[in-house]
Amino acid sequence: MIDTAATTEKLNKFEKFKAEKDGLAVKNEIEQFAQIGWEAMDENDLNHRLKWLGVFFRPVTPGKFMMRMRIPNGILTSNQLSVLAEVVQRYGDDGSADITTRQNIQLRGIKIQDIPNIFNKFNKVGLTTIQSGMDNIRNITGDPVAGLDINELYDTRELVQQIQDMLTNNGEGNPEFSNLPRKFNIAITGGKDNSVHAEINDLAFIPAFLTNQEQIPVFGFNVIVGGLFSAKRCETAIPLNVWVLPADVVSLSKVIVEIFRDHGLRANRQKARLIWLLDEWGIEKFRTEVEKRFGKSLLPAAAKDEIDWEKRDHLGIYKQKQAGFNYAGLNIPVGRLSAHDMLEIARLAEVYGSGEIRFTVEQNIIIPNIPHSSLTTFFTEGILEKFAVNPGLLMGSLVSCTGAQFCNFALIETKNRALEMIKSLESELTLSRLVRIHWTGCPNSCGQPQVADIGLMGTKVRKNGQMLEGVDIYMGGTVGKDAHLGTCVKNSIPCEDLQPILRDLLIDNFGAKLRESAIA
Ligand code: SRM
Ligand code: SF4
Repeated sequence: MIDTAATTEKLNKFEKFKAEKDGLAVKNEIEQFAQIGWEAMDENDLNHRLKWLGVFFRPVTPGKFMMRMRIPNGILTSNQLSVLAEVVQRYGDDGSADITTRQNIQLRGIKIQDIPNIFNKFNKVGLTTIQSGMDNIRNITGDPVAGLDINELYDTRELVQQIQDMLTNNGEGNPEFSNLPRKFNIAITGGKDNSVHAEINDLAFIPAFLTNQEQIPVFGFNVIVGGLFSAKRCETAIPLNVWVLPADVVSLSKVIVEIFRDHGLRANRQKARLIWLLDEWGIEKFRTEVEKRFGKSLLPAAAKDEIDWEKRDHLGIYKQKQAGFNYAGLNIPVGRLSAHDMLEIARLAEVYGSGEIRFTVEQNIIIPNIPHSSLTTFFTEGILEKFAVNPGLLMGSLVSCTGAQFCNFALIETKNRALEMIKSLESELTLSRLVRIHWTGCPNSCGQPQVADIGLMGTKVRKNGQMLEGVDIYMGGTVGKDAHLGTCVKNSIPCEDLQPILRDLLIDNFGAKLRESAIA
């Protein structure tokens, strides 16, 4: 149960409203909300508790809600994607969807009166939005090419699904985990390239072999804890000095989330993520508590993990471990999709693949299980002009958070600006390598600028007496093997002055060259 020391501390307003009424309680009230309309709803139900159902009131577009799904391991079926498309289609220009930096998808333009009906539709096809926002566990990420990759060490799909089922009570909502101190992120990586940025999660499992008494290497995971990005603090996760068998991953996750729930700091919301508890306790005390609750002794971490590749972007066509089949990685610029796009992608997956679609943390998609014999026709599909398998070296790696169009925390517009700027840069420059540019609209860092080659974080800038949209520039983020965070190298650049600065950074640091046409 929740730490009494924490509960006697002065409660902040979030802890107060959670104590007054559990977030999940609104599950039984959604029909009523649909009838009375959002204007008549209690303020905390509207602004906060609805997020326990994955429904987000958007102050920027009042009355047009955002819905955040849970897509474990980023995998869904063409039928599920078509249902999501039909949901947004009815809202015309207001309806759209965004693939997120957690291998997930968010729907936009939703009207509250339609939500009960939408939930019924989701139920029928095995989709859920439950506990995807606020003080809950976010979408659990896993290797995007799990079960396809010739070189994979572990197929993460089942474990990710099992953890989600355990934490959400099979998608129904789980009161055991509906009052955490704050959000909690979990990732499992199964390949050699750490495709999910494991190190920026509160809890992550990294492939590692431990040699047993018979000197045979046994596969399992090293466990890392406490990674986070927030406006107050950004850290990579630290080793818990624990190695577990895959069979123990679900129960270990449960124990760690329980400790966070019961002992995580609650008084100051800025300090309510797991890392702050680790600071207060120290990793040894935390490990001891994990072991106590786990009920059997935990092995120390393997000396080395198996992450020894550069991170792959999965764009292009790749042979699968299943002979004769390929997966196609398509670039979805800044993750934005219309209903028509979603229906087209669902159709591609059905006609050429096995009806499966996957999302990556770069906000792109993968269509698996395309036979060699279908590739030639696949390439003739018109939608590949919009969602290329071989996009420009900047466009393919571009990531952007939601920004001012829908997010009230945003200090700047992101997605549209990011697209425009990348198009201009690609027309000015030739590149011989990928450069990962990530935009994020405020210091909350949803667009993960600290993992990028060039990260752009929204800020306000004063220029000639005027307040303008601007960015702080981060560089040096490394992903895959030896991942580490980038740091801020330039402050307060007005967005209107940014393009030539990015051009110079690309030329000076990433080998870009000016095209003839740009020199003339
Ligand atoms: Fe985030 C809050 C969008 C990934 C750190 N994030 C928000 C809210 C919910 C704020 C709000 O209510 O408007 C944003 C919703 C805007 C909208 O309408 O879309 C929002 N976050 C996103 C998404 C959609 C960005 C994207 O375009 O992909 C991502 C959804 C992931 C998902 O499917 O669940 C998203 N957010 C992240 C990540 C990246 C990650 O998980 O790898 C981070 C940094 C990692 C981390 O959390 O440690 C992140 N978001 C935050 C924070 C800062 C957390 C903190 O401890 O302070 C906030 C603010 C908060 O929670 O109070 C936030
Ligand atoms: Fe909104 Fe800021 Fe997150 Fe972007 S980084 S989605 S602006 S909270």
